[in-house]
Amino acid sequence: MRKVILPILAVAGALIFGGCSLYGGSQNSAPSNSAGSAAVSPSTSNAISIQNFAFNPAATTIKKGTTVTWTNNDSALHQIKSATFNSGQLGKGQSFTATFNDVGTFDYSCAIHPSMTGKIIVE
Ligand SMILES: [Cu+2]
Repeated sequence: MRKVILPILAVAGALIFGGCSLYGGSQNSAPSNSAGSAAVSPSTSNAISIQNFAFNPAATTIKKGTTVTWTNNDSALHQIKSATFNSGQLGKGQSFTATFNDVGTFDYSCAIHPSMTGKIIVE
């Protein structure tokens, strides 16, 4: 009987992992069309995905003078807001970019869903 159970477990495992790959299947194929804008700035692009009502990653460490781009991958509207910037409402697929010229830690949240929080650490 043991020999029968193992293959069944293997099939069940494959099904579970198959389901998971559906979940993570939509990798951020965000087109980086920021090329050619400012040649002076370092080419560091810091991308934050808004997905499943969360900022991913929630904490991002960046270099002073670089930009951060948030992209809303949810169907729901989100609005990134901090003491120094406000994206306005972002629909699905829309992005917002902010430049950080000061060193420090900047907390932000979603103006529509206050439980969504994140921070940018500028070094
Ligand atoms: Cu939100």
